Amino acid sequence: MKAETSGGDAPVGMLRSGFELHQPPVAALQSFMTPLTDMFYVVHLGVADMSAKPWSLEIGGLVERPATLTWAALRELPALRIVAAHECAGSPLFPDKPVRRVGNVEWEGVSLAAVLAIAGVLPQARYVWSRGADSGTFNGVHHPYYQKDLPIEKAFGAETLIATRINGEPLSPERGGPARLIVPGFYGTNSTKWLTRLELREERSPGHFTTTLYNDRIESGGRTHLKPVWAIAPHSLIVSHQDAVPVAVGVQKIEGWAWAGGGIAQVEVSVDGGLHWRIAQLERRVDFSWQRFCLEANLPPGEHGLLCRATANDGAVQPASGARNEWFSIRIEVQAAPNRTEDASK
Ligand SMILES: Nc1nc2c(c(=O)[nH]1)N[C@H]1C(S)=C(S)[C@@H](COP(=O)(O)O)O[C@H]1N2
Ligand SMILES: [Mo]
Repeated sequence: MKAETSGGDAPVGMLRSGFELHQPPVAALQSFMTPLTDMFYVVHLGVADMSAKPWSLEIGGLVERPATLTWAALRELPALRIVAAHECAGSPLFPDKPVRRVGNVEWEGVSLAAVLAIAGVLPQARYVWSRGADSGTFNGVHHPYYQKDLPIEKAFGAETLIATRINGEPLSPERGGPARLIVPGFYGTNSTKWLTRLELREERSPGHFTTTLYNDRIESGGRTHLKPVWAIAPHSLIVSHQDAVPVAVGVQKIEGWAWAGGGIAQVEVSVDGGLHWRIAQLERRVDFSWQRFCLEANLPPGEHGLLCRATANDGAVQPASGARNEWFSIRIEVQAAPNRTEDASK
């Protein structure tokens, strides 16, 4: 099928080559909506230069009529806005290491299902492969393009979109502009930037980013199976207090964020290093957002180990260790009240 491999295969140039990461500290994540300056970004191969020719998107594979969507045609589709927690799964070379790379933003674009409907998806299609225009080397392997795949059910989900704006701003080159895939509820790696081609397939993509990288090894009953890094596992962070930063004695309002692909049912907080846990107040989810939790505790002067752990609506619990979403843990020093008699004598 010639139509499937034309156009999108022509390599676009790169503005910059190589891995890049911008990541503000967890302490910066104070507001429900994360401002763009505090929003992490990551690119593996470099930043694609999309300026040389007008943007277009090919849709091919198991479709009734292979199609090319122009920018003008994309803009004619109904606008979709969604607030979603956006989390990087961390380095695909060290998948167990927590990096706490997350934010909560509003994406604007058009429904992926509406775009797929233009080409008409054939019943045997089970996966949507997405291709980014970036090319280069990662993990010693040369990639002619970035490629991911999504189960067809998620691709048709009302939340999944082709985004052109973040927090009301057009997508910058680093963010994958002018248009990228956004898969709320799935790890960031699935949200292909500089989107140029969609392909409907019966099988998973054979690419390095879908077979070798971004597959968790799950051991059960003496056997190992690979689980694609798709849905976000429950995760939570404390943002009201920072590790090793002293606080004044009194009631501590311990607050933070919790999120998971299917939403959070409960967050527990420990103020004694994990010996005892109390259920925190939890705000409701907006779209696919993260959820604020809060627990008040009157802590005596001294050192205290603060931890939080989230349980997802599907029952999955944030694990203590050995995972990208392992418990978040800090130590704070509660300082005694200043001595009043001494103050008065001054
Ligand atoms: N084309 C392309 N898309 C990509 C990537 C990439 O390197 N190339 N990185 C992925 C990863 S691992 C993440 S976490 C998100 C990050 O999106 P952001 O930089 O806008 O936060 O983009 C994803 N999409
Ligand atoms: Mo990522």
